[in-house]
Amino acid sequence: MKITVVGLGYIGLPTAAMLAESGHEVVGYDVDKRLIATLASGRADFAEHGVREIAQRALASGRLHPSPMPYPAEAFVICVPTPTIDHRPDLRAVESAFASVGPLVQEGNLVILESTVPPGTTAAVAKKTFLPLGIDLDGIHLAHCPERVLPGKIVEELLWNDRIVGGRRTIDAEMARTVYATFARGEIHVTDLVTAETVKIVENAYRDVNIAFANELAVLSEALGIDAWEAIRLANCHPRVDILSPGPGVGGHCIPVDPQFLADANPFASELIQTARRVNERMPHLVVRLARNLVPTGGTRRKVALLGAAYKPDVDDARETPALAIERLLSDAGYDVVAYDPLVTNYGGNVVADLEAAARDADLLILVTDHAVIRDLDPERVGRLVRSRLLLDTRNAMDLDRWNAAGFDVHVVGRGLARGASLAGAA
Ligand code: SAJ
Repeated sequence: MKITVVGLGYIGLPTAAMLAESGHEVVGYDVDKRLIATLASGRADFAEHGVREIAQRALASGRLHPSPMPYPAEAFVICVPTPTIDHRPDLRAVESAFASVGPLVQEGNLVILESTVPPGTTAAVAKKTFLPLGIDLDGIHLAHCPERVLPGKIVEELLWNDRIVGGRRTIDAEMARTVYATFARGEIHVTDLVTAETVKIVENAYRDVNIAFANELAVLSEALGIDAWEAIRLANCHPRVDILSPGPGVGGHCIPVDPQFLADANPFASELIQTARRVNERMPHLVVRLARNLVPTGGTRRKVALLGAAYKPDVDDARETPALAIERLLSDAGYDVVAYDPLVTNYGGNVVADLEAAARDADLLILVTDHAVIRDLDPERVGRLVRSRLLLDTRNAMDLDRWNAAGFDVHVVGRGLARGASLAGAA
């Protein structure tokens, strides 16, 4: 097939590459002209290794054509971001992606939206785009096939995850199924448009609620005097319990955003979802409270070094990262804050890739992101840089024995027992 993919980000690019590798002729269109120029030179500057490789292979094959404008095709696959502004979904990128392909769409063509959207969006935007152009929706095929891959495992999950394909009509879904069947090895489930839209945000809301539960246990650990990590590990031995892990807060461009799309449908009927959001949004405040207890400002300026700025390990993505909230809260409280993250360049806060610059003379280290390079830090080396050997680990990621052996006093968020004991100065 001739396929035009609109939006060459972390989903569009590998999807375009997979389609090209499966034998389709693919035009990849993006509004970012610099990105198109880079891709046209055969390079894909993508931090995730697998994505870079598959994209470069597809570009070299000559079947993936980066383009600064969309081209007519038999199928259009739209993969553009849907952020929120003040907790409201911002659909401008989806609308303009539809508008950009609208004039090219011919009778019998297939239009697939992959972007995560509030239920009802695919049909509404399609009507708004195509009806004024004189295109009857019955004359084309319209589908929503949400991307559901995990950053860090994109290529593997694009290949092996099950796909949900929602069609305006069954025939539309079946058409879309044939496109994905050319590369997806997981099962392809066919449903209607609104159900497919809902399934995607339900998955992320479920994860948000589950993480909030783990975070609440971490907060409760102080009052209970227990180690929440141990309690969760043991509870998860039960065959029907699977609690996620506490942490400094929930970042990324999906999980903190998507539950709002559900809550928006009826704010009065979505209390659990909204409360979970608040619990997760409060975690940076808890981290900062613990940090301030460990190192009160007391007249002199204190330096805090954050270990990691990305929203999760081993990605270069810092969107909605809790590190930024932690940095801002600490700065407002009068601390000097710098984050060490060799993967993140675009952060919005004060980040450096040089460990020495970050850790030198620090009064406190806070582990925010458990990148492999951070877990593997040598505590002896770090110990020689800092002013106080004090570490607050928000993810229970560091090897306690090694850091203790190097003279570090280590506090773990959620380990109420250990922290309570040392903070209060009494067992
Ligand atoms: N986190 C915790 N505790 C956990 C798991 C995660 O605090 O036990 C935090 C992470 O540190 C991170 C945030 O949650 O800050 C989100 O990370 P994640 O790895 O759970 O998810 P994302 O945002 O990278 O990807 C999610 C995935 N959704 C689900 O797993 C249900 C992915 O499959 C989706 O495709 C993606 O959102 C998306 O695009 O919507």
